[in-house]
Amino acid sequence: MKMTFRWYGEGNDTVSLTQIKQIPGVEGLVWSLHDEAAGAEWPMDKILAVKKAADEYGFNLDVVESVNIHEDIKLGLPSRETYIENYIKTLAKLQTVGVKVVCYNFMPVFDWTRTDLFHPLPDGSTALYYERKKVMGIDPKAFLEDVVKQDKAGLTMPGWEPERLSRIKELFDAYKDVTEEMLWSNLQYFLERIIPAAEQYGIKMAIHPDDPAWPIFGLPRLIINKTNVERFLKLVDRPANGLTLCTGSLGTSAANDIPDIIRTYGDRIHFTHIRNLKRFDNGDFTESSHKTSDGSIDIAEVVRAYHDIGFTGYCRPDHGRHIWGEECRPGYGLYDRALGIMYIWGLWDAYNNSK
Ligand code: DNO
Repeated sequence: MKMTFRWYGEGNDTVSLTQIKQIPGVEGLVWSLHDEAAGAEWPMDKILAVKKAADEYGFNLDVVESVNIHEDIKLGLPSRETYIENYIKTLAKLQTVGVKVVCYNFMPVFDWTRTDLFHPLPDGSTALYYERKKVMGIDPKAFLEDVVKQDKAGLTMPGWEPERLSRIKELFDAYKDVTEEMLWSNLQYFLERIIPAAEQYGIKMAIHPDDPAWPIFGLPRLIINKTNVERFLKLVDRPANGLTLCTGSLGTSAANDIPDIIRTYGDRIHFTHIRNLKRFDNGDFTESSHKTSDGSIDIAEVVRAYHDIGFTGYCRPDHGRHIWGEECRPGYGLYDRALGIMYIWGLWDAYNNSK
């Protein structure tokens, strides 16, 4: 298993490369060009600037998260052709700096959804939180504006770019008649074009599950359970069409047995996000520390499943709590993610030694 750490780029992250360098066992940065709009062809000079920064610290750039998919691709509009071509041109450039895995998602309109960015936990820290009733019967625009306001550091959150937020109403109208089956077929169209190109460039595509794992605001969601993961992998049944297995996304649903999904589709998991959360009976959940006993997901079993299958893909600790007074992007501070890495390594080494 290869350990990585998400970094938002120079001037766009409260965590520095010097700090990341001191977390044990981190080999690579999980990166993106966050100021490029979905559908744009990424400029080579910006890619090379990230490469230069990473090289100075000896980090690889093997994993990109994300190259975002333009909504017209998800909607199946004729203009998708241009955006697919741009995507392929971007993959061609990424290959030149050694990229091996591209993480992306196929969620309509928004990326991940939480209602509270700094929800207090009993230990005095704060964490991302989902309160079910706050997303029911509310206008999505008002909801999003409320959440974005909570981002005190003013750093744009991934998936919540101003460009996307300003078009919310228009986007909801566009999705009005898009059924789940239409979304599947638009995803298949995208994959049939992208996967051969990715293979040519030696890149593996790794879809991120929908977060949370159920439809919100009436929008269909696809990558939410084992049945749908199976269907997804068969759309284009080739190794380059794979998964970013995010424990915290699939784990929002108690019905998902994550270690089982890992053992079943391990060879198609190219990248994993490991984090814990605590589900409540009323449908709410809070993010928590990585430790198994702090949440509802058995992280020790998750790591054991990866260990058992001899996982050689990329891993990153996902969201952490905000602890020790750290001010940072919601979920993306230094301290708790670093603790998460040490928990994962501790489990991994223990399983190594018990062989
Ligand atoms: C949340 C992240 C997601 C992820 C995208 C991938 O913190 O895991 O925003 O990056 O869904 O496209």
